[in-house]
Amino acid sequence: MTLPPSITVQEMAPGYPVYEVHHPAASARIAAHGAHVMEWTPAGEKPVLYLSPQAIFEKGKPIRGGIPLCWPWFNAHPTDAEKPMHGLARIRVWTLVEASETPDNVTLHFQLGSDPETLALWPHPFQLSLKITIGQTLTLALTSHNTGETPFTLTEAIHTYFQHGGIDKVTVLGLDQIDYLDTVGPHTLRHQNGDVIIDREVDRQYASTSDATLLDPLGQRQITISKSGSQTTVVWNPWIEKSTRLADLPDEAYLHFLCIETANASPATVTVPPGQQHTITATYRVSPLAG
Ligand code: TA6
Repeated sequence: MTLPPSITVQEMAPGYPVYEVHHPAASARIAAHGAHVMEWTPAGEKPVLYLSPQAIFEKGKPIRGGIPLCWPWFNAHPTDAEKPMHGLARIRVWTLVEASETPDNVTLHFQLGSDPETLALWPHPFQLSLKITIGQTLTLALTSHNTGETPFTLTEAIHTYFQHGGIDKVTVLGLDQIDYLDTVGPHTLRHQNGDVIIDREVDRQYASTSDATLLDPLGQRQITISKSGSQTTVVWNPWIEKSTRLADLPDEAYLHFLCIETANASPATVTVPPGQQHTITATYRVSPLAG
């Protein structure tokens, strides 16, 4: 397949291609492994995504940071703890099937199909498609196509790591008065009053279908997260103890990122009948904060 002028590809390691986008509207890097958007920087902006300097780039291992795709289950497998955390999509090499560009943006279309290895992990034939549109905004559209004979039920997340100017000053708008499942310690249903602040380990599944905004006063910007096909917004920061426990994350990393994830996480699940498909989308837009 011929790549448009704004896209080049480098092998980060044998069989580990990374696509680099250098377009007037934005730059980005996407690994074929996990169809993983690792970097996105709109023209005139600072990088938007956090990518761990200790990230591991090996087949079968998830990349820490950027936008991991959690599919066809979110978090641990519901019945088999031996199966990979957050499913199989982020640890498989996807295929770039189409790439194009306009004066405003670049679009890359990756696909992942079921095979004996995936069927051993999850007994359903599927075709996964990720369309990434990169420009002054970033859009990911993840489509699950049921190519089998029976319905399948999944949970999923576009698990985005946003970098910012300081965890003690960021707030998340758009979740006020929303119920959430607090999964730090015993899972507890709680209710959000006001904006979300991060002053401890936060790992919450908000029952929200609406947009959210990350206010980053020290970074002097805000990031709006618009979504469709998603019943859950997950907010996660590992805080101090978990940051030190994660080998692919610097100890102080918790100070510099916040995950705001566009998801369908239990109790919200998605059932796709045979032959049908379901799409979840997330769009990110950066704008300056009034000084
Ligand atoms: O973002 C929610 C979450 O499920 C957290 O519980 C934490 O485990 C995070 O995902 C990262 O998971 P990972 O498998 O990438 O370390």
